[in-house]
Amino acid sequence: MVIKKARDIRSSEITPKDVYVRRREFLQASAAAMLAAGFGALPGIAEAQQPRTKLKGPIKKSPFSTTEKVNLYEHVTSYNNFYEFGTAKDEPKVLARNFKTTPWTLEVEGEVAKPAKYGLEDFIKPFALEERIYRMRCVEAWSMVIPWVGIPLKDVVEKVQPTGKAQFVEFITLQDVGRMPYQRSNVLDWPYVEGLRLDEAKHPLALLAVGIYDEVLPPQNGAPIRLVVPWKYGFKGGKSIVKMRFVEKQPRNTWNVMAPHEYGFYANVNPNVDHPRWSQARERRLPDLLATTKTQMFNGYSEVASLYNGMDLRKNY
Ligand SMILES: Nc1nc2c(c(=O)[nH]1)N[C@H]1C(S)=C(S)[C@@H](COP(=O)(O)O)O[C@H]1N2
Ligand SMILES: [Mo]
Repeated sequence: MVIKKARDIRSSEITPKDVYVRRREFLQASAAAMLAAGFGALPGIAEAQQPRTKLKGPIKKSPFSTTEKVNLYEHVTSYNNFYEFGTAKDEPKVLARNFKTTPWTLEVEGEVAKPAKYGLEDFIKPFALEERIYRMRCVEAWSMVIPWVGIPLKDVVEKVQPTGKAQFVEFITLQDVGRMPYQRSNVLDWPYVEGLRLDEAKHPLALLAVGIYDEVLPPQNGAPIRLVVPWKYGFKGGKSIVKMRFVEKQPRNTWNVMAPHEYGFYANVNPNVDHPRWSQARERRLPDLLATTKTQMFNGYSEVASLYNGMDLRKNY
């Protein structure tokens, strides 16, 4: 069956054309499976799914969680931006399906008292897992409500003890063309990098996520560990992080390098500053078809406003 065949292709053999063909094959196979099942059990799709794993250990609820309606697991895991696995929203879920995340090493380096290399388990162990249900707003003017599980970035920063020179944190994500098929293309400058000012990184809302819906983070959402900064546009949330570097100068960030007049370093959600090619005043709350939801300053997280006192947010977009 077509899905089996696609799975047998080694990722190192995949070219962007293969990716396109596989995607088409997958969609055809899914459609065939839906017909065969009379739109019932969908055996073909079930087989194609990544196994789902419950997270271990207690997960604290958080007062930072929104009470808005949470998006369905299917929305959150099938409408993704993760260009390492394709530029269409439905590609990452298919192309990242067998993404191997064990073993995973996370390195903390630069201006810190305790630079270190950790295995992911050891990195997370000292911290309590929390559920944080956040509104998430993509710069492309769609939004979702996602129940993340993770550790406060602030706790990590405190533990590694930045030196007096540290002003920013740079997040460097995985570069491995054998495991990330679209890194063969030059749609972005790889690896995907992002950054925060140190005081932003120490804000209680910033999260390093390792899960969603009490389950291990699926590959398409940034497994095994990704940044979540709910008052900023989604592109600030680098997926599949391998390195955190504490630095003196403002680091580069991938989308700013790609199109500097369209994507800034700060990228705070701001309904008053439009993207050069579209309005940011409203957003499409998935699965809505129209952008009928009003976008709020800082995505509604007004408690971060004092981080930007005295700054011109039109200039620092
Ligand atoms: N490594 C990497 N991280 C990334 C991206 C990417 O292409 N590569 N896309 C970003 C964008 S534009 C968005 S909106 C969010 C989407 O996260 P989600 O798919 O979990 O909703 O991931 C961000 N992190
Ligand atoms: Mo985005």
